[in-house]
Amino acid sequence: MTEPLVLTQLEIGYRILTLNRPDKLNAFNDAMHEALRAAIDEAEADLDCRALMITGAGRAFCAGQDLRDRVLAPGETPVPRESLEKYYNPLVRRLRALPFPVVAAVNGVAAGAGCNIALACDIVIAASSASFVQSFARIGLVPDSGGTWILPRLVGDARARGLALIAQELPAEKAANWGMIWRCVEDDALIYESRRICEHFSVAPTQGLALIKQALDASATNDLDTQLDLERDLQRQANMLPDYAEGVRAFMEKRKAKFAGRKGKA
Ligand code: T3D
Repeated sequence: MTEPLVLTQLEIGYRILTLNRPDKLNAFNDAMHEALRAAIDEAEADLDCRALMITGAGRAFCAGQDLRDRVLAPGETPVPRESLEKYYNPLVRRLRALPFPVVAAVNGVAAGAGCNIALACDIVIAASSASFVQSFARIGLVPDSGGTWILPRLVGDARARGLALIAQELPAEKAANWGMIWRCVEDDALIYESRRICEHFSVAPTQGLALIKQALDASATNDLDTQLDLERDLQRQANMLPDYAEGVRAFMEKRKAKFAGRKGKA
């Protein structure tokens, strides 16, 4: 029996998805894209799922596109590839729009689209032996999967240009020091720490967190006036959620809040 290309682990309140082509450094082929899409569909459809962790099997997080599928035979004419339109762009849009936080647990090298998919997650936590590389320039490509958008926002223009144009591997610790990721932890603490974050999210006010994701994503292109209006509108929505009333009550009663999940009731 062949191993699934994406493993799903069900936990209480969250799911762990593991990219599972370890002998290929979890590089994406079409089948792994389809498997990941199906796994995310299932997570979103499960109203008990309030966070998602994405990690990689073996020594890598993900090496981006499987280049074995891009080798041209001598004399063969290159063709424009549709993989961005068909797979990578919908995946990045999906991760940003999911109504719960997504944690990338980067266990090893994250290269090419694999790097930018990790950076598209809400929280990126990396093992100290992991690294990030915008390997596109090494093979004549342009950073994709949102890399040219997110990198300058995370690390500023000078560092984004260095990463994209020089395409050197950036060790996890430096990525954390640059503010590119949330945290770098010891290798053997990665899954424990990533689980702790997911467990935190699994009892958090999930619908409010989804509104926070919306606000932060919109801030990248909004001016202050527009963003203030958006905050007002989102806050009105948050005001109407049972979690706000429960949060205030729990604060006043000096107890731990019992937040409603995505089903809307505690
Ligand atoms: O055409 C389109 O659809 C456009 C879309 C593009 C999206 C993209 O993601 S483009 C970028 C594609 N990815 C890369 O360019 C990364 C290529 N890999 C590397 O640069 C390095 O392998 C790593 C930095 C990821 C890791 O380096 P290292 O030294 O730890 O390992 P290695 O020895 O280079 O690789 C180990 C094996 O994995 C090796 O195979 P072998 O010799 O053991 O048979 C290597 O060829 C293979 N491998 C690694 N990455 C890929 C790959 N095979 C196919 N595709 C890969 N992406």
